[in-house]
Parts: sequence; C-alpha cells; structure tokens
Amino acid sequence: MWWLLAMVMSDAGMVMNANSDTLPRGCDAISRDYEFSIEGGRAHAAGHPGLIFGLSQHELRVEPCSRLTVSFSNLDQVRHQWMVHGLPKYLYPGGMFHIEANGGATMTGTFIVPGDDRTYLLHCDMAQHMEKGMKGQLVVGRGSGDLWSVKGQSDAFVRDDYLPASVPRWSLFMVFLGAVLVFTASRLRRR
Ligand SMILES: [Cu+2]
Repeated sequence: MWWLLAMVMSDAGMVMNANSDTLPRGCDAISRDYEFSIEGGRAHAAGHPGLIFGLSQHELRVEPCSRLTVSFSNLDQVRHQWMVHGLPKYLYPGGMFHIEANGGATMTGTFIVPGDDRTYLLHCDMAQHMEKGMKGQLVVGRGSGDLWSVKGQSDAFVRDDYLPASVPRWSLFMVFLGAVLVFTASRLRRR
C-alpha cells in the first residue's frame, strides 16, 4: 500500500495519490485509457466577465473504470492545481487526486475512476481560484448531474443579473403613466 501515500514532488510541482494500477471496487479491468492535456491560467478566462482564471477544459467525460493521465500546464506565474474530489477514500486518501504545477510548469499524473455514474468536482484549491473560474467537472459514465458554476456547462449559483437594456425606457414609460393617472384622478375629483 506504499503507493497510497505516494507523493511526487519536484521543482515543477507535485502529484498526490497517483494510482495507475489498483482498480476501484466493482471494476474488473481498466475500461479505457485517456490522456488529457489541460492548461490552467488567466488566458483561459479571457472574454468571461467576472472570471480571472480558467481551464482549457472545464468538463471531462470518461467511461466508468477508465484510467486518466492528466498533464496539467500552468500558464501563469502563481501556483495552480488540478484537483479531483469525491473519489473513494479506500483508494485515494481524502477522496482526492491532486496535481499542482508551479508557475510555467507542467506536471503529469494518473488515476483510475470508479465504475459508477457520477460527476466529480475538479478545481484549483488556491484561495479564490475556484470562485474566479478554476472549477470544472469530471463526468464518469452518465454522471450525476451538472455542478453549478462550471464555465460553459452550468449557470452560476448566484447569477449577477445586470439590468436589461430596456430599463430606462420602461422607467420613463412608468413615470409617464403615473403622471397620466395622477392627472386623470385630479380631473375626476374636480367634477
Ligand atoms: Cu489556481
């Protein structure tokens, strides 16, 4: 079980809870091998008001019992992470698989997903980075529904509803309507 606590650390960053050969319960074999190259950084928030950071891919869809090798490239100078939550704790301490890449670095790690249909949170855990755009979802099989506030996939939990462009026109109309009502009412009283 030595690999359970395995943590690869280097100048470029670290990989925690890598698992390339132990099958989750209920999996008879590795169903498929995936390789993903994912970038994280400010460049991937461009054009999305309110976001500062982003991922090149905010949703990954994979088959149950598949093995994912993820190369995570950090395009910024600050640290970024690519972290999956909710994995089985008997296999991944804390339920996590975690890649951290220092500024400008790329780190690669492998893990195996369980066999049930489920949607897992993936994010960067640096303070405020998830809230500022580094949030995604890993959909295994049919998944278990979209997470909220995943860029390009789902709506924000609290949506910033800026006033629509027609508000000034409607305001003027309501003021006019009010004036007409007051005028009419005063005419009626005078009779
Ligand atoms: Cu980050």
